[in-house]
Amino acid sequence: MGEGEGERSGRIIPLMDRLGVATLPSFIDLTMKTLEHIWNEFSEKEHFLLSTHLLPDADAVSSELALAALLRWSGKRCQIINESSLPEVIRFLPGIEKIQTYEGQSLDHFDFLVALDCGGRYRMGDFVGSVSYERLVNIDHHISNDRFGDLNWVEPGACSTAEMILELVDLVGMPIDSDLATCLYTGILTDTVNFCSSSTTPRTHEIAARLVGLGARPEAVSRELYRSWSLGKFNLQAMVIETLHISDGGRIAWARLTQEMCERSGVGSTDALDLVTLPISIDGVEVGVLFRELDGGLATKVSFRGEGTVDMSRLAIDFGGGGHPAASGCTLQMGVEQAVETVVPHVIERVESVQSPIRLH
Ligand SMILES: [Mn+2]
Repeated sequence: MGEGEGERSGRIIPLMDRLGVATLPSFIDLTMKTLEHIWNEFSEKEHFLLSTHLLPDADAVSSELALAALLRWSGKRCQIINESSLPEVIRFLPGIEKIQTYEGQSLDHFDFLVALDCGGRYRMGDFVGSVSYERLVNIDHHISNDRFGDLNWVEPGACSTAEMILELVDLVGMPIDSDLATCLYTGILTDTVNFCSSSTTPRTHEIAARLVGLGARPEAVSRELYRSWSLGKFNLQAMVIETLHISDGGRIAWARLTQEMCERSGVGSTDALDLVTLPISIDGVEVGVLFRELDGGLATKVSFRGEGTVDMSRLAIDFGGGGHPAASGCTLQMGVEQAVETVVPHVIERVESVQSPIRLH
């Protein structure tokens, strides 16, 4: 059966009958039971709240929009509420205007709260404490996920949460239109760092090809994401580069991003998210760290990016955070300077205890 022929029903159609492409064996073969179980539970209830982590990225928001589309198509009522506001560069995602930011408004009672792309319950922010719900569902691909849900579907083998939601869409048999294809494609594109991460497999490219065939437009998505920066953000990048430090051996680079810089450039902290990749972009650097000032200088968000020598999720866990082997983060309740003094020596020790990776040149 081709795309666009799905029936509107709660009945589960076997996944392999739904896929329009030849697929390689995937994580999903192992988790069909989890998936069917979750969908069967969803089928019996009506009212859903979807949310994601603080300072959401494109995968987080794309997954919310895609799951909301699936639930609404299945006749459910569904709201999306996040504690953080949305980054400007993903405002093009179809349906994003339906996402609400929590500002203390009174909330309904929900049958399900679904946390997407969230490694821990606290990652959704304090507003979760104000939500009344029957069950909490945890759908995520972070290896450090602490299984905080009443139902947990955690796939560290998935390149993105968007890829997981696509599996659910296929399981249920919803046809994929160009809006949904655009959301899923954007989540996969960004979480694989433009198909460059170690989580990128032949299957990732097969899925992307399928989504492009269904109406996702790579050139338009990349223009929105990467060539639509405000001048303020460009200036902010220059300020961050000025703070760059490189360790003696050249294997670790770190930089600072303060609230004063955000104010001077007129860029909100959510929009500064992708500057975390700056330190790792330097040749020879194996671990890049960005220290981002939060809460008026009382806390610091530390973002780690790696080239595979050292497991970034381990580094973040050492400081109470989490993430993936190549990208992770933690939040420290201290100012930026103290955070640098605390974290950098630890990273140097970790990196210098292992050999440099073999290079292609
Ligand atoms: Mn993700």
